Amino acid sequence: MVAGTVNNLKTLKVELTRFMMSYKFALHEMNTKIDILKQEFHYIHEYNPIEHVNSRLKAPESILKKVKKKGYELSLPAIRENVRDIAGIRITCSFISDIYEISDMLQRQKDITVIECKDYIKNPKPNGYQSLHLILQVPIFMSDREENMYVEIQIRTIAMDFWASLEHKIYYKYNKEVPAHLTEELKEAADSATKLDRKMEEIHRKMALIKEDNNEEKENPLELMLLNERFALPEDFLEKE
Ligand code: 0O2
Repeated sequence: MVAGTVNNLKTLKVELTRFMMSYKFALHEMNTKIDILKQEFHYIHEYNPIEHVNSRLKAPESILKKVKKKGYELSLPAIRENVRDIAGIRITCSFISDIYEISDMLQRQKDITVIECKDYIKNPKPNGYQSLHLILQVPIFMSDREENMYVEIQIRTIAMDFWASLEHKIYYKYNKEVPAHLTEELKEAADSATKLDRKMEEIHRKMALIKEDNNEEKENPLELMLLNERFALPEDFLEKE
């Protein structure tokens, strides 16, 4: 191998590493934001709206596959601009209302730019797929520069996630040509998942009302629970308010 080619390869490797590293930092930034929201939500609403958070960096082979499929220019700046799901986060929530609440909380953050919002819950895909997809831009700060990175966030309930993972397996098992009877059954399963999500939300709301009534009776107004510790509120402080 000639020295020039080796040097070119080395340069390419450094460039690719820097490229992927920026997405890793963007994931880190977004995951911290999500974790803060999760903890804050827990204190305000006394339950955890987020069941799981999974993040992934798209593998370079998958990035190239997408570039070819979509006919994008094969250069790092073009890939950075066109392939907006290199950094991806999937948030699985307990209830449909949590999805919108988490989405709104993220969208309201000053340093986040909302590029696109696809609501496959209000408008499910014909196969039954449901999820809320956001393409956001988040700044990352490095030693010599600041970059705005695209991150794709998919937010869905446990039932929607269960359906999507099974559909994904079936889709690839049949090499993207799912037999008609399975397509129909999947659609039926998606409808059942929607019914289940609505029912669970209804039960959750009823439970919250009962809890509120009980708390009103039991709660000591001079006490505050913070980080699992009980604090007494000074009476002077209350009088001033
Ligand atoms: P992976 O490996 O999950 O990343 P795009 O190709 O992203 O530019 P599109 O199709 O308009 O264009 O994007 P959309 O609708 O936002 O969907 C992107 C991602 O949503 C997919 O990523 C899947 O993760 C998920 N998704 C969308 N439709 C379906 C579906 O019918 N079934 C399942 N199981 N998942 C779906 P990738 O890139 O396909 O794969």
